[in-house]
Amino acid sequence: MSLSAKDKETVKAFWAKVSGRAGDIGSDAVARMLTVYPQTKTYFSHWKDLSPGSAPVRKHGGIVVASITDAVNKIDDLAGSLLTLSELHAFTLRVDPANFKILAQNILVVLATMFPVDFTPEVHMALDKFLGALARALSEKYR
Ligand code: HNI
Repeated sequence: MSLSAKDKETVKAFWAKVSGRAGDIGSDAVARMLTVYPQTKTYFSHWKDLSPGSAPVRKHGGIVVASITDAVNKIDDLAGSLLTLSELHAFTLRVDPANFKILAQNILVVLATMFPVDFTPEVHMALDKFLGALARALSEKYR
């Protein structure tokens, strides 16, 4: 499902409103992913503390959401802009790409709970498409 011009505008407008909370969004999304889908913990076994709110969870959450902000800014060329990250996840980190959809799902839940008024069905749909496209772009180098 590709994003229409309207979807892109919806994503950009919503992201402009919420990106000031990037640290909290990322930290909560990563914490939920590790809790609800404990199989994802295997990739982070080198962290000292994988519990919600721990230093590595907060730090990594911030990093992930900052790179999503980058992707929003390059929404017209997601595959190109995420190529290096795709390579890193495919060949160095060896993350199963099914996990990108799992994290996307957790990000949606966090955004819905943190921003219940702004998270309209229209925003939900545009973000779902965008995070799907982001997951596809991150999976590019696995082929
Ligand atoms: Ni991911 C590191 C972005 C999903 C496992 N990841 C990063 C970094 C960025 C990043 C940026 C830091 C790169 C660097 O150091 O140069 N990751 C993203 C994005 C998504 C994503 C944008 C999807 C939205 N990563 C996932 C998923 C997993 C994952 C779903 C596993 C379940 N990522 C990792 C691991 C690292 C990582 C593992 C290294 C972390 C560390 O601290 O060692």
